[in-house]
Amino acid sequence: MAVISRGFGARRRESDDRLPPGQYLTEDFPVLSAGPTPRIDTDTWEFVVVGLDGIRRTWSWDELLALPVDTITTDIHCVTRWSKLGTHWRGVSLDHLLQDAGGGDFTRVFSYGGYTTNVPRADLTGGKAWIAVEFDGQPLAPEHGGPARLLVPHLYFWKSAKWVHGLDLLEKDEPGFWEQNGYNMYGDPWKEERYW
Ligand SMILES: Nc1nc2c(c(=O)[nH]1)N[C@H]1C(S)=C(S)[C@@H](COP(=O)(O)O)O[C@H]1N2
Ligand SMILES: [Mo]
Repeated sequence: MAVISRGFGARRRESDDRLPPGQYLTEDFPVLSAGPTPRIDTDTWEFVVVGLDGIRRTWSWDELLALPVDTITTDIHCVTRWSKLGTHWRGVSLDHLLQDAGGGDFTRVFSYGGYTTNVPRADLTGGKAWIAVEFDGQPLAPEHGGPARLLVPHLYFWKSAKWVHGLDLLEKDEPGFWEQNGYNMYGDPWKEERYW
């Protein structure tokens, strides 16, 4: 990466290297929701994986938390140009939820409340994505997607579906809510894949 001279002794800060092009740093945690915040009780919450064969695999809240829960520190990047560095989460890797799910290279993630987003399966597996249940040492707040949201930090944050309910495995990539409204099908912040 070319670094233009910033004067004698000037030094690139580490935060500059972690900020994708066109993004600015924020310290607070903005709330961006396309609709009202649904209230979901963990007694009735479930996570559903629907295979290509139509078979549904479901996890209750207790079953989810019986799986290994990872501690995650990661940077997040919203397409509206804010980035937040070093955020702390706890969540269950999608690897555990997709390992016995059969074929399908693409997914349509769906949320309580109707939100959807498409994410390639390879971007949900290999330790790259979680069902997050805690932020900053606290249960995930409802406005940030509690009780559970998808966390896919290497893609723009609209892929990290709040109030996540499950996913359908698909043979081909199909646009979700924002993707049908002009957002990019993939959403790599380092390539500025914001819109079509
Ligand atoms: N269910 C649902 N998930 C969603 C959204 C939404 O409107 N509904 N907005 C997305 C967008 S555009 C962003 S930037 C992040 C915002 O998450 P936050 O409100 O916790 O900052 O959630 C994403 N997940
Ligand atoms: Mo966003």
